[in-house]
Amino acid sequence: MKTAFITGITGQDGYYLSKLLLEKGYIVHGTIRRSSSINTSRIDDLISEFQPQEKLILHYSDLLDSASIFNLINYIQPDEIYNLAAQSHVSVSFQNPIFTTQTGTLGSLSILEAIRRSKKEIKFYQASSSEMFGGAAKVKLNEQSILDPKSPYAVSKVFAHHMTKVYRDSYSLFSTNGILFNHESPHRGETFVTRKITKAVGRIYHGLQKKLTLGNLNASRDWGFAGDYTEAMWMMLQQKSPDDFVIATGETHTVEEFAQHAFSYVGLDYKKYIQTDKKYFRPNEVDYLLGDYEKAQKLLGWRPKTTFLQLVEMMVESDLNNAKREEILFN
Ligand code: NAP
Ligand code: F7E
Repeated sequence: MKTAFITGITGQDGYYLSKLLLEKGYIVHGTIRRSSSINTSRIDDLISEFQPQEKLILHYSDLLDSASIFNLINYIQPDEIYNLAAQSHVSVSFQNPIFTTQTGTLGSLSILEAIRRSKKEIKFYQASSSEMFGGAAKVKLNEQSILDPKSPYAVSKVFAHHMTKVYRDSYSLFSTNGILFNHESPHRGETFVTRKITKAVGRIYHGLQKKLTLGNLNASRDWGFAGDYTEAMWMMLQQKSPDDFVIATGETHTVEEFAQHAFSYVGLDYKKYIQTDKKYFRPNEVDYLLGDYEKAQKLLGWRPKTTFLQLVEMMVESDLNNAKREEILFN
């Protein structure tokens, strides 16, 4: 029976990855941050099912507390570590650059150091990001493409990405970078653009909201489904040797297209509901992202299972249900 340690288990990917590993029979340890309000809502169902069987074990920690990270790795002796924790909102990273950078850089370095000092061979997954590419040119990006980060978030991911490779090459660690393009789901944070749109569609449809205010509608993203992408994370750690992999769909769509499909799914014309405001524009925009997952397909046997339209519909359906519950509760 394998043991996995996941940082950032309360996030979107933390939910899908821990569910997958628990279903595969892993014992899963995860970090949660002490907060004045409960922050485990995404994994509450998993907690109810797997905590009593001692298959899911949660520990208070923070990536900035290197002593805690070191002690936990020493105590858990995991076979695999998935470093998903991050201040992952690009726009917020301009407002909180130091916290974002410290978490993104020192956090992964603390884990790599703990693994280097461990007597056990531990496989490491680093959550790298397509944001590292900068997205200035309309080209398909792969593992060899040049990194040109455009935000504090992206710079911190570049640091961790290189450090993961440095530890692999210097100390023969099994350390892997998954360069994941945007991936979404009904569990996506509500301030990311896809979820902001689908939540608004649900609420507008149920008469709980009149307008949706967005920023740059022309930005283009390669959007996939988080459930497909977390499976790729696991596949990377089942290989004989560590490597870096781009995970994407090979399709790109603008924010406007996403909105158009989401509204039209419930028979609404998005143009009647969307307005823009400068406050949602970024100081430095990543204009265009499109990924090439050929290497992952060839070496991992991975390919995206969920289409763009299926993703939009899955998210709208879920937010229609959420809005319906809200309507019943508050009206
Ligand atoms: P998310 O939903 O924002 O989850 C982030 C997780 O990190 C949460 O559990 C959060 O805890 C935790 N966290 C934040 N700061 C922390 C700190 N200082 N110490 C410990 N934990 C901390 O992000 P996600 O979408 O699941 O993404 C997972 C990882 O993949 C992130 O590293 C992200 O940068 C990266 N990534 C995401 C995408 C994407 O499109 N989703 C693409 C490429 C890479 P709280 O719940 O307490 O806030
Ligand atoms: O923005 C535009 C915005 O915040 C997408 C993170 O998971 O994926 C994510 O980063 C685009 C940008 O995601 C609004 O300007 C327009 O061009 O949903 P987002 P992101 O910045 O691409 C990468 C791969 C990660 O690694 C990150 O962790 O949408 N946009 N109007 C807007 N974006 C937001 N959030 N809100 C708007 O109102």
